[in-house]
Amino acid sequence: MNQRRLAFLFLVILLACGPLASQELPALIPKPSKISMGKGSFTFDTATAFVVPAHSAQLSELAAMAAEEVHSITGFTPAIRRDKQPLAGKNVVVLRIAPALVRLGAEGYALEVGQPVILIEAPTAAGVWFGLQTFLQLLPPGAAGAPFAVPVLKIEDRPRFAWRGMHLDVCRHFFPVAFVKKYIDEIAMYKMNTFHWHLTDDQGWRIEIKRYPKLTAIGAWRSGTMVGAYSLQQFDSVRYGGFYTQNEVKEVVAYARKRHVTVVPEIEMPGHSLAALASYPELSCTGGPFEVAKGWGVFPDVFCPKETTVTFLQNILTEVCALFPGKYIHIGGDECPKDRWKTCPNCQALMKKLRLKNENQLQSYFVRRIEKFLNKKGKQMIGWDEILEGGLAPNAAVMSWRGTAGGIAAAKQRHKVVMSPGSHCYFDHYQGEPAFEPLAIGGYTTVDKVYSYEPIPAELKRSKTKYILGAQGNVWTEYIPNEQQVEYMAMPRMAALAEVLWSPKKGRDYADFQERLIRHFALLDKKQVNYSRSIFQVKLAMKPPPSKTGALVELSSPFGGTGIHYSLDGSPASPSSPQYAGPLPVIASSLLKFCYVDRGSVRGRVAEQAITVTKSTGKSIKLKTPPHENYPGDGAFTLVDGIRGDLTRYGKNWIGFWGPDLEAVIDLDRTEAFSRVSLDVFDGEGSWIYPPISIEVFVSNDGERFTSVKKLSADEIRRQAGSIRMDVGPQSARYVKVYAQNAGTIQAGKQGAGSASWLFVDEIMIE
Ligand code: TNX
Repeated sequence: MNQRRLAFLFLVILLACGPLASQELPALIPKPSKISMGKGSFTFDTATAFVVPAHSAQLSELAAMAAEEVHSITGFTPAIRRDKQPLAGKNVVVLRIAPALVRLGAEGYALEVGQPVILIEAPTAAGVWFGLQTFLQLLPPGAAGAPFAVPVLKIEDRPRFAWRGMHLDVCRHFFPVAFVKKYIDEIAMYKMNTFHWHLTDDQGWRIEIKRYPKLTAIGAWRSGTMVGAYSLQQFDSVRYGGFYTQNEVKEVVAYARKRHVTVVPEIEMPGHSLAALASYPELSCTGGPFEVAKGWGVFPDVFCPKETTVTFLQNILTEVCALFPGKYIHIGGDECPKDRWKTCPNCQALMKKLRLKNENQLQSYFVRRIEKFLNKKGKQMIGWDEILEGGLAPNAAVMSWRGTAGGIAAAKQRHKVVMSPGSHCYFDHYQGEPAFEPLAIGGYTTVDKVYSYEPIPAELKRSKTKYILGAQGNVWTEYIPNEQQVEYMAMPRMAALAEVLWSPKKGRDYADFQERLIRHFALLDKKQVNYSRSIFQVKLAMKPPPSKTGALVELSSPFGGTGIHYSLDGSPASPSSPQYAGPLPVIASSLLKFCYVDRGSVRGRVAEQAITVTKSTGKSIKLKTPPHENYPGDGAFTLVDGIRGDLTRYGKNWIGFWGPDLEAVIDLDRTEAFSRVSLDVFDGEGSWIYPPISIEVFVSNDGERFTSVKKLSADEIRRQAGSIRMDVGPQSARYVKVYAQNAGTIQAGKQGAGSASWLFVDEIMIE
């Protein structure tokens, strides 16, 4: 036997005897790019100390911060030794800069847990910081002062993307400095490096500007706040507000900087500027007066792009640039209605003078002026993807939120891009069954959906992928009134996104992540982070039934399949109900109840879901235009899956079209008799979702020539509010086409005026 075969045989025997790595992989998030487990462990006890090179103030500071964290996690307070020969000693955690490790890049690190020494080294201090974050996740929360073991292991790690961001809207609701710091701690724990601080909006101006004191004296306060769902149009009359002084801003920036987090401030312009206009109405087109907004949405009064406004904003940016040392300044640029500009003599004259064709070009002109100014100050401008409209400013970076198209277009033009599509990165969306969740703005973005995100769009050529800097999770706070709720919405989706952004694409596996996440929750408990437990809910998913009739329900739980119990006959779900053993066919409308049973008792909630079975349920369905990527549901199948969308919450179970009409053709598989066709439509002005203005039903026997059998007008649709029933008379046909006409460009005075309407539809029921 030659040596190679011998070695192979040896390996086979070893594998047969048990896993090579004798130890369980630690619950690290994000997962390191390379990790190998060894044997034995490092014992951490009262004598364990950090050792840093005597000359490095930076590493001493990192060690001091880490020691504090070690204390809060384990109860130990390790000493810090400044050593001339940093590798000396036993029972120590050594930090050092290792210029030789250039291969690890600007943020990578190596961590080795050995028996007498733990070594964390990196070519940069940032790398050491990230290594420390890994180290801290190796500690058992709740050691409470008793010595504990850290498993022997080796890690080499570096991030996949450079921009690993989290955003926080402090305008719709205000959060004090102490919480902003805690949020930065959470960002840092997951090795993220960017905090996008959304500081100005219609509902409040939150940053002190010395030159314009009215911005905070007036603009930081509103006389009431919207309460509950947008459709209710209810408000309280409690004065609400707050702002950060420049000293507080400096404090936050320094705090973040120490944690290798860059703060990107956002100063919104030209839209979302009502708080500024309430303070300085002369910067509007009409002169005002204005009030700081109490409700959510997009408002027609925006900055007038005249010279005085440009000067005003430049003066503000001068102060902002001095406060934020980072490279990027975010100028918003999103959702700017052009109604006022269209009728403003000033704007029209300016357009004429500059030979601009339309108001989009006027916005583009304005943004370019701001960009030039920022560039002169050595800063780079970034804005939401609307800044592409009317022509992109020469050096601008784009944050793509209305899907991925904006990001793709910008990268094609060789502009830097941060991806933040509503489909995967909006953490203000529901993360579990909407019925069980606190009221949210809408959407349905589960932890596993976030985890499935791939920031590099498939449409992009290899040569352009380098323009995708990374991605970011956004926490807009219209429906997030307090700190606990911010954490609930952000966690653990932030953890999932962090892994997408840090860890290699290859080897990403949701089941593995979830298993680590559940263990990691102990650390969040220790840190008193209010994370959502929505992943523990039994999850319900509808599947296309192979028989093409009725509904097929799949239930799943992170605790495994055998504990799920259900009932379909109206009786309560309990440990004595049937055990779920695989996809459940439902052939008649029923109320499904289900729960998870652990050692004889119900764990979590008992859920209920009405299933509606009609002649269309489970049938083949085709859409002429696919839904928008931000609201795809399960595609066309959503419309015949047996679950009707909730008319009060546009979370799960709806599909959305931004502009296009709905045209769906259902194949009933054989000629069927029926006399009614129904369709659910969502009405949500606050989110630019409008009911269709006509609905028409057609039938056919060959799938090609269709005959119209019913048409409803806008009035008839409105009268039926949500569940649209169409009596079509006795029909006998195999194919049914439902056509719902999008409401089109939104009228002036309504939410989203000037934009295309969203059309949200669900279940098509044929009876
Ligand atoms: C759109 S995202 C907005 C925000 C809202 C958010 C709610 C973006 C650039 N603009 O003003 O808060 O939707 O999800």
